[in-house]
Order: sequence, then structure tokens, then C-alpha cells
Amino acid sequence: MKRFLIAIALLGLFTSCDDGDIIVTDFDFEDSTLQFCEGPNKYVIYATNNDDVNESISVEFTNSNITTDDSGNFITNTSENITFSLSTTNKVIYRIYDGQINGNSYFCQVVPPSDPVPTTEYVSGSDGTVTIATRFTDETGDADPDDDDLSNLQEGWDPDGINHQDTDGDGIPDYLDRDDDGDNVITRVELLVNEDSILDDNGEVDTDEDGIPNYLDDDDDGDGVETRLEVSEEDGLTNPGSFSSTGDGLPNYLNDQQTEFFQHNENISHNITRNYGYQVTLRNFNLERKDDGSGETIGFSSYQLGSLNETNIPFELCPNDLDCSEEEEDENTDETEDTDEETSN
Ligand SMILES: [Ca+2]
Ligand SMILES: [Ca+2]
Ligand SMILES: [Ca+2]
Ligand SMILES: [Ca+2]
Repeated sequence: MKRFLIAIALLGLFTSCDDGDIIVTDFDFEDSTLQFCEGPNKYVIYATNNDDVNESISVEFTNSNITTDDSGNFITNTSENITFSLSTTNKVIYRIYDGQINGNSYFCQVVPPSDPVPTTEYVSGSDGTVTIATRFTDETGDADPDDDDLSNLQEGWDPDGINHQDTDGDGIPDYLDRDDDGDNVITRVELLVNEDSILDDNGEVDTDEDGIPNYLDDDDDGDGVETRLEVSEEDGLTNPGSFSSTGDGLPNYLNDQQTEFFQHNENISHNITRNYGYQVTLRNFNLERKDDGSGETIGFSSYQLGSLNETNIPFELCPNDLDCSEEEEDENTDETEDTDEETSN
């Protein structure tokens, strides 16, 4: 933000010899963290600064590709970049205030506070565009988007995004798959060590000692019955951690002396939450000074406003590209209608 202010000051020195229309190309705000809120009849993305000067830059806009979730998080309904034109309703505004600026109350309340008062204001005109580029911020080596306590690098994540490991071949790469071996026991549970655990050389649980750790082994006890069939729908699907047991305290899927099984094709939920970063870029726009009637105009060709980060946004994943809503639909199938055979004769 400081650089923005300094640049305006410097440009002020030059505007007199160029009709006020100067193109600036190298503001660098890529490190600024943006905030978002839904104000009255508009969305606002903004950044504030209260260090040497009290100032803000904001983009106020409406766009049908953008919505909010129940928590007010910024959500887009497309993975494509969103670009819209600046106009009388979609605006970039830069302000300097006479006191500390609290962006949340200033931009997001129906009735903004009367303090602080803007003393300087620049507003964009009808030229220019805003682009919001969506990316995941959990696509890094040490991130853990499936929350199984294994980092992306530990799960065969490919930084180039081409050859991610997918142990169970269900189309969900291990780094996003909360059940890597598809046996209906989530990876986080299969990694838990207790006093009876048999560990491999890497310190991971390998009950049948076949060299494949439980979280990648679809038959954990090596009794020839797939783990997914030794876990009942009830305990495996809805309550990982308490599993069918014949009575000796050991879950059946970890007991090679027990080979009873349930026949089913169910999968536990694979939904996770992910973290997003929305990069906001402004292009080919002008800012016109509004507070002093000077009409001073500053032109910009490209301006990285910064990144808006949203975390823990629900992200639906379905094994083998199945429609995960099918289950709910099945539950809603019509019950056999009772025909009223009442005859009045
Ligand atoms: Ca998988
Ligand atoms: Ca598993
Ligand atoms: Ca094993
Ligand atoms: Ca087994």
C-alpha cells in the first residue's frame, strides 16, 4: 500500500506535462492479503493500511459467478478465471482517511461508521477489467488437504500435477483421498499406533507384516477377506474408529482368525475441505480524483491487487466419478403407495 501512495505522489509531479494520463506498469502488490465481505447489494474485496497513512483500496462489484457460503466465505461457481469490466457499479476505489480505517466495518456494514472520513478519493471509470484467478493454496509439498496426517509429498503428489499416486485407482489421488486404499477405513485411523500395533521399518502399522502398511493395504490382516468387507456399513461408513469385532476386542479387519464378512459396495464419504487463493488483477484502468474537483487521472496497465485466501471450503469428491448424491436419492425413492380400497357400497 505504501508503494501505491508513493507512486501517486510521484505521478503528481509528472501529470502536468502529460495531461494526467500516465501509464504505470509495475506496482507490485502480490504479497498483500486481501479481505472480502458482502456489503449491501455488492461484494467488496479490499486491503487497508494504518501504518504511516490511513488508506484503503477496494473493488466493489457484483458478479453472478460469485456467491458466499453460510460463513460468508467467498465462493466461485467456476474453476475458470472470472473477468468483468469496470463500470459505474463495478469500481476500484482508493481512499485516504483522517483516522484509522477498519475495513470490515467500513465496507461491510449496511450503515458504515461516520468515522473515519475520507480526505482523498480516487475512483475508477468505465475503462478496465478485473480478473479473479482461482487456485488451490494446498497444492504444496507440506500441505495436507485430505487431513490424514500425511503431507502431499508423503502421498506421491506430483508438483507438476500430472502423475499423482492413486493407490486404490478410484480416480482420487492419494493426497486428496482420505481412504487411500479404498477399504472404508480412513487413512488417519489406519496410521494410529497403539501398544498392540505391529510396525514396519518406517514406523507405520503393518498388521500382516507383508511390507504394505495398513493404510495402503486393502486386506490389513492378510486373511484373504478384503478389509472393506470386514467393516460393517454402520461402523465403517459412519463412525470410523469403532469396528465390528467378534468379541476378543480386536476389530475383525485386524484379526486373521475371523473371516466373517458383509457383502456390500458402499464407500465412505470422500468429501474434504480445501484452501483457495483468489488472485485479483486489475488491467487498463484509470483512477480519477474525486475529492478536490481536480479530475486528476492516473492510468494503469496492470495492477496485482493481491490474494484473497479462503480456507476449509467444502470440496466434494466421489470415488470412480460416481454420483455421490445417488445414495440420498435412493433414500428418497417412492415408497409403495397404499391404495385406499375403501368401498362405500
Ligand atoms: Ca484414491
Ligand atoms: Ca483405508
Ligand atoms: Ca500389510
Ligand atoms: Ca482381511
